[in-house]
Amino acid sequence: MIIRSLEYLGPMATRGGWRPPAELPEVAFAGRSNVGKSSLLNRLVRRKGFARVSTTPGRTREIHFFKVNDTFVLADLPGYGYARISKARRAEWRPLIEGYLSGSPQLRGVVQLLDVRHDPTGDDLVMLDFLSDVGVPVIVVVTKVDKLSAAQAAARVTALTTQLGLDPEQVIAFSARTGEGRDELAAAVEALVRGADAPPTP
Ligand SMILES: Nc1nc2c(ncn2[C@@H]2O[C@H](COP(=O)(O)OP(=O)(O)O)[C@@H](O)[C@H]2O)c(=O)[nH]1
Ligand SMILES: [Mg+2]
Repeated sequence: MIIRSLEYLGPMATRGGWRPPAELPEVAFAGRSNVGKSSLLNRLVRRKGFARVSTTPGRTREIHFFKVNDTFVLADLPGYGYARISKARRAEWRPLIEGYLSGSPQLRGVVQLLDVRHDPTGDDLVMLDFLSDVGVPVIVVVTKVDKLSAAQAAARVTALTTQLGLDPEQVIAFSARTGEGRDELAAAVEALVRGADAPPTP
């Protein structure tokens, strides 16, 4: 995937609030806070500071939309489950994220991030359950694999795949530090945008 253009479209702040017109296919990125989502997005689009808007204080609880190459829209979902905020506050992501996911027929897939070093949290499992209810294709990216040895990381990826009942084809090992998995992720996102049944473009 070569990024020819990238345009920030704006934020969705509340369930049923503003969102971009549903003209283009969308792919959303989800994960708990600190899982490495901003770093992954910066790597994916090869633009340092691309995700800056999503880290501006006060804007981290919105969904941020970016138009890529005039062909698809990337939705950066708010990070959830930050340990140091209250339980009520932690649950705020649910109506917005669930409203977006269930109310976006142009959504072609969701990239769900999990940290290689941790078992999925309760919030991760809620999210994965919800995605399977919605029936949208899911790619699981296992982040920060550089934090472990190659053998340990591979074992963790296998364990997570088994634990979550995923198809190994759905799971990508990724490091924003080394760039491992970047091209595989880009290809997977392109495949989602095309739709699983569409023939690959040459
Ligand atoms: N070693 C390593 N650290 C990472 C990687 N990705 C993110 N981090 C670090 O993890 C922390 C959270 O990353 P960030 O991208 O802001 O996570 P976000 O909250 O999900 O957007 C930061 O300190 C990053 O430098 C990675 O692939 N490898
Ligand atoms: Mg972030």
